[in-house]
Amino acid sequence: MFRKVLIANRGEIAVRVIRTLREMGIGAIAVYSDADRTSLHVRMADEAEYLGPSPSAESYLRIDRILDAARKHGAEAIHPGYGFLSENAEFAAACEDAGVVFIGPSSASIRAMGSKTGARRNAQLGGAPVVPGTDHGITSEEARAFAQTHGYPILLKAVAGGGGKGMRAVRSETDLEAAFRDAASEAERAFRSSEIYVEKLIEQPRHIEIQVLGDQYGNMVHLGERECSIQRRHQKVVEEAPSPLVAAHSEMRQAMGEAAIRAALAAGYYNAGTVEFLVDQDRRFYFLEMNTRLQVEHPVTELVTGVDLVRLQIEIADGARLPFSQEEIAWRGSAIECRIYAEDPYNDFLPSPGTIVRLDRPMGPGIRLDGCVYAGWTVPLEYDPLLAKLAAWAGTRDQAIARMLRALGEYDVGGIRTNIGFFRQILEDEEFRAGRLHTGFIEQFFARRKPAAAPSGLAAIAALVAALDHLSQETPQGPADRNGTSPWLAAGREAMLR
Ligand code: MV4
Repeated sequence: MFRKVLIANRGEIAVRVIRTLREMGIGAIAVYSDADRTSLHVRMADEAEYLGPSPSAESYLRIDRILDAARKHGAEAIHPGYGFLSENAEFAAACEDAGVVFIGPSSASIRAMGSKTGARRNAQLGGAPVVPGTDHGITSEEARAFAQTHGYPILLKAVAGGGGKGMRAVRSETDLEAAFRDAASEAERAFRSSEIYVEKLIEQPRHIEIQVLGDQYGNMVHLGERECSIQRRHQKVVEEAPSPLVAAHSEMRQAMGEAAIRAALAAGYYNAGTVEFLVDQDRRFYFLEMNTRLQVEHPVTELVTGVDLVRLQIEIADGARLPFSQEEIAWRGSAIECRIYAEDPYNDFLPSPGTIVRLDRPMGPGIRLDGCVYAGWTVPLEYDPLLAKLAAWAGTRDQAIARMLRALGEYDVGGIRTNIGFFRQILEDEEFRAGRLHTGFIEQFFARRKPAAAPSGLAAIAALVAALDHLSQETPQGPADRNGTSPWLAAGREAMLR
């Protein structure tokens, strides 16, 4: 087994990887930028190496400096975390060339799945259902011909895409030409490739993804699904396992799991990966894309399967065989994760970096907190302001929701704004509680809550309550009004929502 592993990342995921390394008796080497000199991942690591200035292009994205750090500290392997270089085929190849083990799939698999049309071709090779569409980049004339055959609406997508950039829905031929130009120029700016392909548009789909895990000898299992339909601007907000839809239609898990494994194996995939599916209103599922990394939301899978995905990633990278078969994997209970951000959900989710002056963390039965903050630390403005991922596990979904609400009530972050209060409202939402989730959920959630939509007398009260709630976020000082959990404030809000 490796004696030392370098973590080419920061924040909560670096801390998450360090924790498993410590449990495995492996030395953890951190890397950091100027903004991260006092960050928790640096404090927790056995050794740390400075990379460069705060902008990630000058630090966490510097392949040369990261490989120098690995050599200098004698790291035999690199865990890339998520984001940064985790899905960069050149980085994986540079590790391979430098004789440092990349804890992830081969650079060839990353490259194959990085092209969205390449991913579709692999999925089809493996016999997984894909949305009707093209498997190569096209011209606007070809997009028009596709729509004439398959009908509108269609969705133009960037071949090099991801994260919704370079994506345009087209509902009639009149709009096609302009949308194609917009999509291509956005794709060019974001990915330095203007290549566009087309799919039929699935309206208000659910986003359900399958965790897969394979060794380097062609063995692969799936660890079930995660429901990730609650997103805002292509950023996930709440994730859960199992999906309420799949839990109600248990045959879906095996069908989606087998499709995911076949799509991944077609690309020669090994290590941990996630196959994303869209599920339409008739519960038909379609391969969407594959993420060739450990994902932010992996804890909910760990909670319901009892598996440590990071440990398995490291063992597989070291050449181990999968230690279990598909039949040995069992799912137990229900897990929900909230991404706790330093941001203001009532002011267009504006990032709210700053110094944390007070921190009370939720604890107790069924609670898992993957964080990177401590009292006195200043959240840097240079990076994604994810403070922690709060996960709750319980025997049933209803109990997991109750447990999450209890934990959110215990959570107190002073000095910066957070989205903790926003999660309380989502978890109290009737549609959420009923498991009626889809990718338009957040938009509809805000529409349901618009004070203007309430009857006139109530509207004034609702606006007042919202204003008070907002005030409590601005001055999170007294113990009574933290996170808007003051008893009378909560009662006022509940009256508004009924
Ligand atoms: C789609 C779609 C509907 N139909 N493809 C968004 C990100 C990109 N990776 C793929 N995305 C979508 N592809 C077809 N054919 C809807 C989305 C989509 C979406 C997907 C998953 C989660 C949230 C989403 C929000 C908006 C659009």
